[in-house]
Amino acid sequence: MTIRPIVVAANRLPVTRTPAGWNPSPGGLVRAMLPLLRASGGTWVGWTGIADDDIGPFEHDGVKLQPVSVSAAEVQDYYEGFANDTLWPLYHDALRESTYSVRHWDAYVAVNQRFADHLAELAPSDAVVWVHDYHLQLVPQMLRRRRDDVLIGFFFHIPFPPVELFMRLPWRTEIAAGLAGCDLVGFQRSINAANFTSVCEELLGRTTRCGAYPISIDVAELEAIAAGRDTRQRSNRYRTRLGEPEVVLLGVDRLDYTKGISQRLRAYQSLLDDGTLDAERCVMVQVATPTREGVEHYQNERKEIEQLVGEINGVHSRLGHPALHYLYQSLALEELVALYRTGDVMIVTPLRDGMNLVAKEYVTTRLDGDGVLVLSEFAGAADELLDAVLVNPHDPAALRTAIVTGVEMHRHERRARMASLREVVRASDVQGWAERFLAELTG
Ligand code: GDG
Repeated sequence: MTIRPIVVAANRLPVTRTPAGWNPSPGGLVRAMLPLLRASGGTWVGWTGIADDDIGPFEHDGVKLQPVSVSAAEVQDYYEGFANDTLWPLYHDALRESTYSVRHWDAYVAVNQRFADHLAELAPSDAVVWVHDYHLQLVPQMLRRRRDDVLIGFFFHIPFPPVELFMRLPWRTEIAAGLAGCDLVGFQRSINAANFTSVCEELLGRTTRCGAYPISIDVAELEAIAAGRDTRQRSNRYRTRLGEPEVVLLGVDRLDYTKGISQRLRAYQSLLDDGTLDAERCVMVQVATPTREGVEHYQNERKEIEQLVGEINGVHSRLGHPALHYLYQSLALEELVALYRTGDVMIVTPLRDGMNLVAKEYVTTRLDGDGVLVLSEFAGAADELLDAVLVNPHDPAALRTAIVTGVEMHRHERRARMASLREVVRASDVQGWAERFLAELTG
C-alpha cells in the first residue's frame, strides 16, 4: 500500500454543513477514503455545496479539508450547466439532448483551474492526487503543468461514451487532453476504458494508461445496519403498513432520467392493466430521491413520473391500499436498509448507469438470503452480478417478462441466486476498490 500522502479532489467535500456543524456525507466513497487520508496525512479538496461559500481550510475527524469556492453563477454554468446538462446526458448514451454553451464551458474551465491551483499549492511533494469524476476532467493537465512530482489518478463514476458520441462535444480535444495529464484513469467497466482509449487515439494520437476498477460499497457497515433489531422491526412495520401483500416490488433511485423509472412504472402499469399482476396481492414502492431540481430535463422527468403514479393509482388502488407508493424524498440510511429487507423483488433498471450501488446494497442487506434482483444490462453492476435477472430496460416486453420472472421465481432458485450475488459483493468491497486503484497507480 502506498505511503505517499494522498490528496483527493472531488466536486463535493466529504462533509455537509448542518445547523449542528459539519457531518460526514453518506456514501461508501467517503467511508473508504477518509481512513486512507487520515493515515497518509492527506487532504480532500472540494466544494461545500453552498454557493459563494468562501471559507478557509479546516479539519474534520483528523482529515484536512480544503474548500473550493463556487459562485452562484458558477453553480448554474459549471455545475447545473456544463457538468449536468452537457456532460451527464452525453456520457449516458445521449438519453437527453445536451446543451452546448460557451458560457457554461468557460465556467467549467474556471472552476477546474481553481481546483488545480489549490492542488498545486497544497499537495505535498511526491503526493498521490486522486481526482474524481466528470466535473473535473481538465484538472489533471492543469495540475501536471505546475507539478511534475505528483502522481495523478482519475476515476470516472459515470460511463465514458463511445467515440461517436464523444465527438459531438465542441470541446472534445480539450477534455481528452485534460485527462491525458493522468498517470492512470480508472473506469467502472472495461468497455468504458476501451472507449476512452479510442477517443485518445482519435484526438491525441496517443493513449493514457487506463483500466476497469468497478466500485463497490461498505459491506461491513451495511451488513451491520441490516442485522440490527431496529431494522428487522422497522421492516416488519413497513410490511404491515403496506397491507401484508404477497409480493413487494421495490425501486430506489435518484430521480434521474438515466435510471429508467418511468419505463419501469409503465411496465408495472401494463402488468396491472392486463391482469398479469394483481394489486390485491402485490404492491410497489418507488423511492425517487430529489436531485438537480434546477435542470429542466429533471423537472420534465419528475412531471412524467408523477403523472404515471397518478394514472396507476387512480385505476388500480383500493381505499387504504395504493397499488404504488411513491416517495419523492430522501430517506435515512436505516429506513432505506429496512426497505431493502422489505422488497421481495428489487427492480434496478437504469437505461445507462456507471455502476449502480443500489443493486449491491440490496443483495448485501438480504441477510435472510431471499429476494430477487432484476438488473439492467446497462448498469456497470451487470458485469459482476450475473445471477440477477438481467434485462434490457429499453425493451418494454423484456421489462414485463423480467418483473414477472422475479415475482414468480421459486424459493430455491431465489436463494441460490441470492447466495451467489451476496458472495460476489462480499468479495470486493469499497476499501478493496480504493486499495486496488491506488496500488496500480503507485506500483
Ligand atoms: C454515481 C453513478 C455509481 C439513494 N436514495 C437515497 C439514498 N440513496 C443512495 C443509495 C446509493 C446512492 O445513493 C446512489 O448510488 P448509485 O450508484 O445508485 O447512483 P448515483 O447517485 O447515480 O451515483 C453510479 C456511483 O456514482 C458510484 O460510483 O454507481 O453509476 O451514477 O448509495 O443508497 N441514500 C439515502 N436516502 C435515500 O433516499 N440515505
